[in-house]
Amino acid sequence: MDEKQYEEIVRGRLSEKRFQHSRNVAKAAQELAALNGVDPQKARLAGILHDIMKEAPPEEQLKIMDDSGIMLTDVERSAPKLWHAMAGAAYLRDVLGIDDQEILDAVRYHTTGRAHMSLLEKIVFVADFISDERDYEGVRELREAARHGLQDAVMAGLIFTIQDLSQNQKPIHPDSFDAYNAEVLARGNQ
Ligand code: DGI
Ligand code: FE
Ligand code: FE
Repeated sequence: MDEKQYEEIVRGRLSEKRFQHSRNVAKAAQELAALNGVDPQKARLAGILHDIMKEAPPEEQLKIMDDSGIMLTDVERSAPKLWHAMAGAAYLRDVLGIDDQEILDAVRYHTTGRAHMSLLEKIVFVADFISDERDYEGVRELREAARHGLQDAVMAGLIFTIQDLSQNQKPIHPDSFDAYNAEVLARGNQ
């Protein structure tokens, strides 16, 4: 299947708004890939696919994860917003037959991040924050930062997420913390 065919599958699973978000993430991912020596086609594809399960009913997401042998931790079970990333990667692999592990991982970790992310994983993680339709306070600065270096944008995204979750007393996935610590240590902070 080529990108257009995958795009049509995604279109069929998402509202118009969420589909446009996915296209914008694909575009941002393509741009970041070109700046970072990553295959832009691959980044585009990961971007278009990243939220494929975002609007599936929770029971369907749980079933896909169950069918593909994913065991949820307590934190994962308690945070349905995390499911679409795990279920998305499982769906891409087990239903659509995508076997590119780099794309599967970029989808799997696009919400939490994780320690030692590949460039493609970082690109999708950041593209999700800076896509054209995003308009939160500071998004212009983050877009600019992302163009100059992926690391600072990854760090900013992790700080934003962890701050927001802790402020609202939400559970924080260990992968989010591990991603944050890995970035901090890579900078030599202590
Ligand atoms: O799918 P999108 O809306 O485009 O963006 P996303 O996949 O980054 O999802 C963002 C949501 O996920 C946002 O409401 C915060 C939540 N989230 C991200 N990391 C964590 C988390 N929620 C919990 N409970 N724990 C996390 O570590
Ligand atoms: Fe998402
Ligand atoms: Fe998204």
